[in-house]
Amino acid sequence: MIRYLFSRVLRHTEDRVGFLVLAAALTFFAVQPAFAHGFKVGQLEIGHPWARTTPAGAKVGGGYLSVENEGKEADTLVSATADVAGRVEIHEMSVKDGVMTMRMLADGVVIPAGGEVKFAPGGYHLMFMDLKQPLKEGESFKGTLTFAKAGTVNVEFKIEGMGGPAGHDAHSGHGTPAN
Ligand SMILES: [Cu+2]
Repeated sequence: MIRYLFSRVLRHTEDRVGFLVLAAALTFFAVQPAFAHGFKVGQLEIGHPWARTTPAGAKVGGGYLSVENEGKEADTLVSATADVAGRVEIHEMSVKDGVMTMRMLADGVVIPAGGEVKFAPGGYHLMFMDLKQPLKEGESFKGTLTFAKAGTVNVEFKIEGMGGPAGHDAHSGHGTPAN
């Protein structure tokens, strides 16, 4: 699309409409936090794994993604790893009686047959523990997700600064304030 627009603009350098279309397209792409990216393992589609930026010295960070199960059997996300973390836990954040709580899901998260589960700020998330380095916006890191049936898939987490709730401060319950 971009290439088409450039060639259009080059051919019609006096064409103000062409410039306006190009400007609009560039603006559109510029405001996207990151291009969506995805991974596939078996019948599972992993959508846009990302992690929130962390302040210097933070020892924990949050990771998010979606998992769509196109299969006829349920599967379970049982564990994960990340290059930047000593270990990764699967957590659920929820609000009970107005209080934000977080718990570790030792049995993982079930992805129902034909369903989709979103790991997002305020709900299910991956918790990167013992961070080896701050997570900086625009960078990315490698990790794995392991499912009970589909097995292990290599993924890449993009680090983004936006999109998380202030409630993520509840991670101070892990001993170190997160972002
Ligand atoms: Cu957590």
